[in-house]
Amino acid sequence: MAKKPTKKPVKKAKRAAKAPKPIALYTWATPNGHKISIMLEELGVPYEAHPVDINKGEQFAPAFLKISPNNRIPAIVDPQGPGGRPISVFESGAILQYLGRKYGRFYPKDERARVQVDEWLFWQVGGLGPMAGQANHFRNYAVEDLPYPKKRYTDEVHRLLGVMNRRLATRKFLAGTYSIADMACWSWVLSASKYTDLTEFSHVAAWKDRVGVRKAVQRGRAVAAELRKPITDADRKVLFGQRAR
Ligand SMILES: N[C@@H](CCC(=O)N[C@@H](CS)C(=O)NCC(=O)O)C(=O)O
Repeated sequence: MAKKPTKKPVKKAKRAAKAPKPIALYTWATPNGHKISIMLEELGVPYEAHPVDINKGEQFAPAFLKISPNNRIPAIVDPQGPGGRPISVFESGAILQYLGRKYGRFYPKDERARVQVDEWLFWQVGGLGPMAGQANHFRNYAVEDLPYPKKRYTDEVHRLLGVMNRRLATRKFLAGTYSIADMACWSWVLSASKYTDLTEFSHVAAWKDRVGVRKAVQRGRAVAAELRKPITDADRKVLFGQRAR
C-alpha cells in the first residue's frame, strides 16, 4: 500500500524548485576560456559550460553577440545576478572580478590587497595575454614565415616573464596569496613555456607547478578540451582577417 505522503517530500520539492540555476559559461578550450572555468572550479559553484566553437564562427551568432559584443569568449550569464536578476558579463578580467566580488573569494576586500590583485590582473589582460597571443599567432598560425613579428612578440613575452619572475622571487603568488590574478596568468604561462625555456625563470617555473597541481585548475583546463582540434584552412578564414561587420 502506498504510504500517505508526508510533509517532508513536499518541503524537499519546494527546496529543489528554489535551487539556484547554474551560471552559464560560454567558452572554448583556450587560455582566455580557462581563466573562468578555473575560477568556477575553484569556487565550486554550479555552472554549465556552453562551448562556442570559435573555429566555426559560433562567436558571431546573434544570440552570443548579445552577451559578448566583442565576438570573443569567455562570457557568462549569471541567472542570480545583482537584485536576483540575470546578468551577463564579457571580458575575462571583468568576469573574474565579478565572480570574486560575488562569492568573496580569491579577490580580497581589503583595498591594498585588492589593488595588488588588480595590478597583476590588468597586467595579464593588457600585456601577457595579447603579447603571448600574437607570439602564438606568428609562431603557429601565420601561413607565411614572418621573422620580424615572430621575434618581436617572442621577445616581449620573454620580457614579461622576466617581470613576473622578479615579482615571484619574494612571494608564492602574484598578489601574495592565490587569487584571480594567478588564474588569469597560468594558462598563458603554460602556453609561453612551449617556446620559452622556463629554466631561465625559475620562480615562474615553480609558480606554474604550484598552480598547476591544484585539482580545480586541472578540472578547469579540461573543460571542452576534447572539442578543440587543429585548425583547418576553413577555420583560418573565420578566425583571421576579421574586419568590422
Ligand atoms: N580580452 C578578451 C580576449 C578574449 C579572446 O581573445 N578570446 C579568443 C579566444 S582565446 C576568442 O574568442 N577568439 C575568437 C575570435 O578570434 O573570433 C578577454 O580577456 O576576455
